[in-house]
Amino acid sequence: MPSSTRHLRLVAAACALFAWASAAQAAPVGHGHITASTALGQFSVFSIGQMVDGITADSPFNGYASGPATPVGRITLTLDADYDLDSFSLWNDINISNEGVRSFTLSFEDASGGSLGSTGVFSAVSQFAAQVYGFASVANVRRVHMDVLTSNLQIEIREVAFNGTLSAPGGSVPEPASLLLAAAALGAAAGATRVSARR
Ligand SMILES: [Ca+2]
Ligand SMILES: [Ca+2]
Repeated sequence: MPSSTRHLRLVAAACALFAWASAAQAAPVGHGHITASTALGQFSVFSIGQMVDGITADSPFNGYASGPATPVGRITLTLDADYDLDSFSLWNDINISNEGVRSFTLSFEDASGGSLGSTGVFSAVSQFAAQVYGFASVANVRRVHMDVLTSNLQIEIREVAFNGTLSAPGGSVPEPASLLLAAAALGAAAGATRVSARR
């Protein structure tokens, strides 16, 4: 490999590591980071995208509503990158008939579709504030299946989000020593590039 290519790769790897390090703080992973999909149909105008549009208000019927006579089933939440997740927030339906989710599980997949495990059964009620469900942190999640086991009349969900951090590049969390090595590599690569530029 030409040395300039090697230097570029080192610089790219170090930059990726630093970008991850600066972004890796627990933050909501919701609107803008999740695409929701389902085969459960849609009641009226209440499309699946409304459960991840960032709007948690109920004004007056905001959110997703499943098709008639589909009170249970799977909703898939695909993330825009790999995240290490540790909780899930559900803004359940509250309006008129308190339709909405009553129990569900979450199962996690990596970017290749490999299983990363599932939660136990969570219970839900219809209330305005989000219900937050903590679980043992799951690393490198790209897709989450929300399997609704029971609901009141039909599935109606105002909004969902996760809490977590961007996963480390390469799928493992670097130690501080690795960050220092990366910094050294970045410096060395920059120096070497300057030397070769003078030649
Ligand atoms: Ca919404
Ligand atoms: Ca409703």
